[in-house]
Amino acid sequence: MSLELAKNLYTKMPDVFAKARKKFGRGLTLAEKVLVSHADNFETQTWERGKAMLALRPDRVAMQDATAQMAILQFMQANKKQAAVPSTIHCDHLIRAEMGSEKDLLRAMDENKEVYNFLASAAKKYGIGFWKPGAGIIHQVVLENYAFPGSLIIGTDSHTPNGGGLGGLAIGVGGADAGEVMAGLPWEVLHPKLIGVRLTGKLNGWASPKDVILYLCGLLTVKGGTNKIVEYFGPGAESISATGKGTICNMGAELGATTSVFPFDQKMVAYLNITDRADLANLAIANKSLLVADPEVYQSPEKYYDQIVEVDLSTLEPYVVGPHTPDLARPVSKMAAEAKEKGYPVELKAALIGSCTNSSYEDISRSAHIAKQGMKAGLKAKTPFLVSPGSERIYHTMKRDGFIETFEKMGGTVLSNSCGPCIGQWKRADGVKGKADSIVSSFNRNFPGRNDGINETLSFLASPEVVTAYALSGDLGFDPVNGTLRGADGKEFKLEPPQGEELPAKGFAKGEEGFVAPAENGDAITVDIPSTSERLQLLQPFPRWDGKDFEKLPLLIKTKGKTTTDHISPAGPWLKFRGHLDKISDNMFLGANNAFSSEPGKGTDVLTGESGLTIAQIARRFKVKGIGSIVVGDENYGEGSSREHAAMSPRFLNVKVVLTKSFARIHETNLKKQGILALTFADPKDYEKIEQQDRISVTGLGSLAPGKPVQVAIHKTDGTSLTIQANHSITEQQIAWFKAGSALNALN
Ligand code: MIC
Ligand code: SF4
Repeated sequence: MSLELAKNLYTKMPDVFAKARKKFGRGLTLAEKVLVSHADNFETQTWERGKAMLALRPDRVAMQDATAQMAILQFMQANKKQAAVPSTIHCDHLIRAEMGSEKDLLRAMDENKEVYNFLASAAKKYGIGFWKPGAGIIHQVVLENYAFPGSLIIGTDSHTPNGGGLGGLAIGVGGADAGEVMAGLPWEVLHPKLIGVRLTGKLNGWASPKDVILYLCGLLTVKGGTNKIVEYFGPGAESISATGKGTICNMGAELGATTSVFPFDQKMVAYLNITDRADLANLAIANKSLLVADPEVYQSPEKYYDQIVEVDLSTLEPYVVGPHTPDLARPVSKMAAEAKEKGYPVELKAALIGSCTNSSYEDISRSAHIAKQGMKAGLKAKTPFLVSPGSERIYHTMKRDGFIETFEKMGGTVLSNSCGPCIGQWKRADGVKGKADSIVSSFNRNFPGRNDGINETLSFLASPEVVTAYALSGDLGFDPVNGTLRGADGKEFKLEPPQGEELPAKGFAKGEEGFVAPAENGDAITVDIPSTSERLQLLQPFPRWDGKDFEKLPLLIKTKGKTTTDHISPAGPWLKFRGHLDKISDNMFLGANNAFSSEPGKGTDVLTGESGLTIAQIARRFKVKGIGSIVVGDENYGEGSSREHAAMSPRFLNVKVVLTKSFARIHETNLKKQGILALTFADPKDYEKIEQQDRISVTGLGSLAPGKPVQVAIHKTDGTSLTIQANHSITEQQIAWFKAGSALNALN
C-alpha cells in the first residue's frame, strides 16, 4: 500500500518542487518539500512561515485506541461511508502492566472488550486497518509498516513524529483533525518555522540517539519547538540508525515541535529492507534527490532555516533529564552532585526500558550487553526492572536472540507490547502517595504522576542502556561512564561502554502480526456501541454560540506553573473512560495546580464560596445553573499529549474561554476545534491581575476577526473593573467553528 502512495507522490514531486523553487526564489529544505508536495492547492496556498495556515492532504492517518475512540465518534458524525485516506487503529494504550505480558494481555481483552469491539467494528465498516491488542505500540508499528521517505502522516498521538526516522513528516493531532481528514477534508496547520540541526561527528561510547534529544530538550526547552519543524542534517545524521532517528524525532514532541525529520539515507534503506520493503527502498533510492533538501540548503543552511543548532556527536555525553519535566537536563556524570544539592532521593525504586521509541533492536541489544556485564559480576537488578517491547516483531526477535532471557535472568519482567507504565497503566506495588522517591525510564515523558499516579514521584529519563546500568546499581548517583560497581565477589569493576547491533543479523522474527484488514464493503456492518455502555457514549453536538458576549464569567481555575494535558485530563485509571465524555469529565484538572488552592485538582465554587471541591464538581454546578466559566492558565498551557479530552471536557462542562500566557500547538487547536475561545494575555503580566473572585467578560465577539485583539474586562469584588487585551490566533475558518459551536458542527 505504501508503495503505491510513494510512487504517486514521487511522480508528482518534481513538478511541484519546480513551482515552489520559482515561487520562493530559492532551493527547498526537506520539510518544505514534504509540505509543498502535500498542499491541497499549491497555487492558491499562502506560504509564509509562522503566519499562514497550510491546507494539506496527508497520505495516511494513524490512531491509537485511547484517542481513536473520540476520533471515530467524531468521524461517525460526518456520515461518510469510508475513510477517505488510508487509516489504521492500534490497540496499545489500554493494556495494564501488572502481571507480565501474557496475563496482562488476556485481562485487557476482557476488560476492554467493549472498546475493542467498537473500534474493530468501526474499522471494519469504514475501511480502516485494525491492529489488535498486543500487536505493538502505534509509532513502532507505523515505522515498521507505513512510514516512508517524503510521506505526510498524521496520528492521534503526540509522538507520531517517530516516523521522521524514515524521512517523512509525521505529525501528532487531535482526534477531530483525524476525523476530518478521514471525512475527506484537507488538514490545516500553522505553517511551521524551521529549526535546522546540523549533526557532525559520530556517537561513541555510552552516547546514544536518545542523548541527542535529551541534550536538545535541555538546550531548547519544552517550548523551543512550538510551531516549528526540526530538520536534521549533516554528516552525523547519516551515522545514526533509522530507529535511532525515530527516537530523536519521537521525543521532539517534548520540544513542542510540530514534528522532526531526517533526510533519506542508507540507514533508512537498511531499515526498509529488513522490514520487508525492499521495493520501497529501491524506489526511494531512485528518487533520492526528492527526499533530501536541495544541495544549496546544505551549503548555506543559515539562509534556509529560521534557527540553526550544531551538535557534535563525537563529544556528546549521555544525559539524564528530570524530574517532572524533560528539559531539566544534565550529563549523567553531573547527576550525583545535582541530586545531592537538590535533595533528590538517589535510591531508585524502579527502572523501566522500552516504549514506543526506545525498544529498537539497537536499544535492546545495547541494554542486554550492559545487563550481561552486570550478571557476569554476579549482579542482578537492584530495583524492579520492567521492559516494554514496541511490537510483536521486536518481542519475537528479542526472544529468539536471547535478550528476553538475559533481562529475566537479571531479574527483569517483560511486559506486553504496549504503552503500559509509560501511560500510567502500571501498578507500582511499593509506591506511596505523598512520598517522594525516584524512578528512571527510557520513556519520553516524566510529568508528575505520569507513570505511577503518584504526583510526588521523581521520574528521570535516560537512554535504555543507561537505565539498565542504573538498574544494576539501584542508585541515581551512579555514573555508568566513570563510576564503578561492586561485584558479588566484593571487587569493584567498571562497565564497558554498551555494544549492540543496529539491526538483527538474522532479520526480524515474526510473531502473530495482529493485523485485521477492513471489509471490502462495510455497508452491512453496524458499529458496536452497547446502549448501556459505561465506556462508550455517542456524542451530542455541542450547542452553537448564542451570539452574545461572555459577560461576567466566574473563574473555574487559574492554573499555576506547568499545565500539561496530563494535568488537565489525567490518564492511568481514567483511560478506560476515553470513549465516554460525561464520565471522563470527572477527571478534569485533577492534576492541575490551582493558584487559589494548596491541593492540586481542587478549588472553590466562587458562587457559593464552598471550597475543597474538584474542579469538575464546580463546573458541573455551574452547568446545572446554565452558567459558563473561564479558565486562566500559565505558559505553554496544554503541553504534552494530543488527547482532546483536555479540550472536550471543559467544553462539555461549559467552559467558554481559556486565557493563558501561551499555548502548546496541539492543545490550542483542540480547544478551537471544540468551540472554546483560546486567548493569550497580550501582556503576560496581566496573568497576575486575575483574582479568585473576579468576574471576567470577553466582549466584542460579534466582530471577532483574525489578528484583532479582544477586550477582556476584569470585574473586581469591590465594584471596580479593569480592561486588558487578549490576543488569539483564530483564522476566518476557526471563527466559523467558534460560531457553530465546534469544527464538526461547522462541517454539517
Ligand atoms: C502520551 O504519551 O502522553 C500519550 C498517552 O501517548 C498521548 C495520547 C493520549 O493521551 O492518549 C499523546 O502523546 O498524545
Ligand atoms: Fe505510548 Fe508512552 Fe509512546 Fe505515548 S509515549 S505512545 S504512552 S509508549
